[in-house]
Amino acid sequence: MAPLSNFTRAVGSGEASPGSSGPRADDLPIRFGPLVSRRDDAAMRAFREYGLGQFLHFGVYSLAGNEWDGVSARTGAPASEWIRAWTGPTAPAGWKDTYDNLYRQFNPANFDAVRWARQAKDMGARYVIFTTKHHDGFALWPTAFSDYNISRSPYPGDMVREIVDAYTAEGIDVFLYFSVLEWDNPDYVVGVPGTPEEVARFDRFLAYTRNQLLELLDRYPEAKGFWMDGTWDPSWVASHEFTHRLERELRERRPGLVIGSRLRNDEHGARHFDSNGRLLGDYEQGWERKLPDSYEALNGNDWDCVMSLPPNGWGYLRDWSGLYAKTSDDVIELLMRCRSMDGNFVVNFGPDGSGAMRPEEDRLAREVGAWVRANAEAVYPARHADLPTSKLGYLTQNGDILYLALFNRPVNNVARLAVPKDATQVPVRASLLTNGQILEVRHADIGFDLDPHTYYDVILPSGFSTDRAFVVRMDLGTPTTTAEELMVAKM
Ligand code: FHN
Repeated sequence: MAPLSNFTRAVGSGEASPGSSGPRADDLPIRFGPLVSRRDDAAMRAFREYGLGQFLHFGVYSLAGNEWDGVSARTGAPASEWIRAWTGPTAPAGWKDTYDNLYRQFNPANFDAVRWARQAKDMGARYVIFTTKHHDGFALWPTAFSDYNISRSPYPGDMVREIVDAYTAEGIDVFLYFSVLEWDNPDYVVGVPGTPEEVARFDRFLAYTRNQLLELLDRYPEAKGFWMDGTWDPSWVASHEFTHRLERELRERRPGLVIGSRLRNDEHGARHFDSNGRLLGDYEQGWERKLPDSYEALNGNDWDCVMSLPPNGWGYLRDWSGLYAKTSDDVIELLMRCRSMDGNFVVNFGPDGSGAMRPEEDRLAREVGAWVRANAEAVYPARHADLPTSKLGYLTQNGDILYLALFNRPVNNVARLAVPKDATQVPVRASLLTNGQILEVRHADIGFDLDPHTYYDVILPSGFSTDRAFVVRMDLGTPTTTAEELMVAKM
C-alpha cells in the first residue's frame, strides 16, 4: 500500500505522486474526510464510459510558446504554460511585467471552438478538460471577480462559453480546469498564513476562489465537472475546513457535479485520499504523466490519466526539437492501458497563440480517431477484464465479449491467454475486430505444476498484417473441455 499522506508539498511545479490507498484498519478520527462515497448516478456512469478525453491548455502563455524574442525558456521555466515563472540567466529583463501585459495582445484570430470540438469528436474524445484559468490567473471567461480576464483582452468573446457550446453540441462533456494557485494575486499566500495580515489576505483569496467557482457553475450549467489544479500549497492544504464547506456547497449548487480529488485534503494534510485511505472526491486525479502499475493498486476508485505529448509542457511549445513527442501508437497504447484498468485517458493539446493546433496534433487526432473508430467497442464501454494481464497487450471486457488489444504480436501467431482453471467463462470464439475474420481458438492445458491457470490460444492469420495495434474480439462461453487435475510434484 502506498504511503497515506504523501501529497503535501510547500511549492511545486505540479502534482506529487499518486497514492491509491485503500481503507486502513486502524482508522484515525477524521472530521474533514470524503463527502461522497462511490457514486452510481448518471454523471459517474458517463464518466466511467468516457474512455478518451482531450485536455486543452490555452491562455496567454500560448502566445509565447515557451520562448520570447527568439530566446528559449526551456532551461528557465518548468514548462511552457509556466513561462511566467521563467527565471535564471536566459530570462528577459522585466519578464514578469512583459508577461503580465501580454493579455493586451491576446486575440487569437484562428480560435474556433467548433473546429476544435469537431476534431475532438473525430478523435473519439468523449470529454474535454478546458483551462478556464491557469496559474497565471488569467480567466478565459469575463469573471466579475477579477479584472485579469478575457474581457480586458482584445478578444471579443467569452471563450469558456464558446468551448462549452461547441463541445456540448458535439456530445462531448465539458470539465472545467481551474487552478486555485495564482502567481500574481496579491491575496495569494505561499505557505500557511501566519500573521494576522496573511490570514486576512488569504481569507480574501478563499472568498474570491469560492466566488469564481460558483460563478463558473452558474454561467456554464452544461459543464459536468471540475478538474482542479494548483492545490498543493500548504496555504490551501491548511484551509481544510473551508474546502470541506466549499465542496459541499458546490455539490448542493449542482447536484451530479463531478469533482476530482485535487480539490481538497483532510485536517491531517492528506491529499487525494484522507488519512484513512478514502478517496476525497469522485475520481482520483493523481495520474498526471504517469500510470498505475496495476488495476489492483487502484482499489476500485475512478480515475483519469492526463498526458502531455512532449515529456512535459502542456501549453503551446513552439520548439519540439530534441524532445520525444508521443506518437499516435503511444497514445493508442496508453489509452488501452488505461481502459484495461478502468481509467480514462486524456491527451493534451496546446494550440498556439492564434488558436491553431500544431500539425503534429492534427495528425495525431486523425490517426487516433481512425483507430478508435475501427476498435470502438474495445475502448468504450468496455472495461477491465477480471483475468490475468497479458504481455501481448491489454484486455477489456463488455459482458460476454472479451477484447485483446494486441501491441506485441507473437512471432508464432499464437496469442495465448491465461484463464483461471475454475473459470466458468472462457474464450470460445474469436475474430479480428477490424474485419470480422474468424480465428481458431484452442484450449492449451499445458500442465504447469501448481498453476492456477489454464490457457486458450487464439491463432492469428499469418496473412493479416497491419502497422498498428489490432484487436482480437472473443466471445466468452462455457468451457467445453476441462483443465486436467495433475499430480503435484514432490520435490
Ligand atoms: O502545474 C500544472 C501544469 O502546468 C499543467 O496544467 C498540469 C496538467 O495536469 N497540471 C499542473 C501540475 O500538476
